[in-house]
Amino acid sequence: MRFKLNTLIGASALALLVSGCAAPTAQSTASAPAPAVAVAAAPAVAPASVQPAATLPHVVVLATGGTIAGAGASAANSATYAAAKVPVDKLLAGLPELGSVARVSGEQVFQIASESFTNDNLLTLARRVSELAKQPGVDGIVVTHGTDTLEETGFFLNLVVHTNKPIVMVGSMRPGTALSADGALNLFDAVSVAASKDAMSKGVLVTMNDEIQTARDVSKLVNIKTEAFKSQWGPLGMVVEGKNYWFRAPVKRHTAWSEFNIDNISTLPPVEIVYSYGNVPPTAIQALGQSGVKAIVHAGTGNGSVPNRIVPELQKLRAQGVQIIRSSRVPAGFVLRNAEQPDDKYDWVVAHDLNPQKARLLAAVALATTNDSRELQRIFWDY
Ligand code: DAS
Repeated sequence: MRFKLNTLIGASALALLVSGCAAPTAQSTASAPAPAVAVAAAPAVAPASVQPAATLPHVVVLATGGTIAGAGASAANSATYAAAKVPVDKLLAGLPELGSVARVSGEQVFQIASESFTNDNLLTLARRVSELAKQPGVDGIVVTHGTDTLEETGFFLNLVVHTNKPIVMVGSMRPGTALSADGALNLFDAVSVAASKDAMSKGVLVTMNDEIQTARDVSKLVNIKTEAFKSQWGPLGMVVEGKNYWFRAPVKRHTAWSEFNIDNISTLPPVEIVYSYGNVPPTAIQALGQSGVKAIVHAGTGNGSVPNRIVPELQKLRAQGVQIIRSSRVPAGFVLRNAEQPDDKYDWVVAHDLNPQKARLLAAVALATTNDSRELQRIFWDY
């Protein structure tokens, strides 16, 4: 693993040399031409803008695994690699530039690929984030995470962690061992944003590909490019060389503004998703109904449409007290109440613009406090 890390550092040093930013090594000055003009002597005292480390904000990096901790057999392997291999101390050691933006400490919460996350993983992580956010000596928190379910974990933290401090989710689409790996800059950006006062009270954020997204809106919409995360409502801003450029702020309830609190959640009720398509049979819905689900999120076609042969199956479950939430398999737009489906008549809830996987989490958190469908609908408008 150290060899891989050396490659990583080697690659970043090479990049610096090529860009002309690094101080030339002995052999390179021997061949370098004499400068045409005298170079001003280096200032005797560090410029006022360089803060000594002790005064820099303290950011805690909670590592959970994923590609950002991945390793491939060669630098040419940008898509073939093992996720969740590099421990947090090596991730941080490979990025000494972090010391220019924050005092960073790291914790290894999990070491897993995020497609394998469970509700228990979400609860454990949220509890640790909440504990750290309460500590006066912690100014911001970064969570390194696999990209597959990063949007789900980020949305869950957005709903249940009561803090105004920056919480920033970050992942990568290529392992750190690959050519043009994206993880190092994504992580630098995440720590830089988490150390920023102007990132406070904006909810849980996601820094990927130079953009600052809100965990509520963003989704992994491309499964093999570094520009993978997008939101139909756009990013909140960009982070460039450690500076944040904001263009909008969230309007939906989140974090300290949320009525939900991880400190009061011991478990998440079972809420599952059924995916709709032409010819879909009622099998999955019937099986879930028998499994004791508290709610079903229906990932409908178009504006959350439900096939006529499936409506009676959902009505049966609603009559047994199971909440029915209409979402859509279409990634953009939002589901309109009482449009093609009489939600008032069926006593169903619409997920608004939340995709099925986020609707599942909001329903689970909400059902820990209420089973009233009108209250559920209010919650889907507010979050
Ligand atoms: N398997 C993916 C995950 O852990 C790898 C990644 O893209 O991070 O989410």
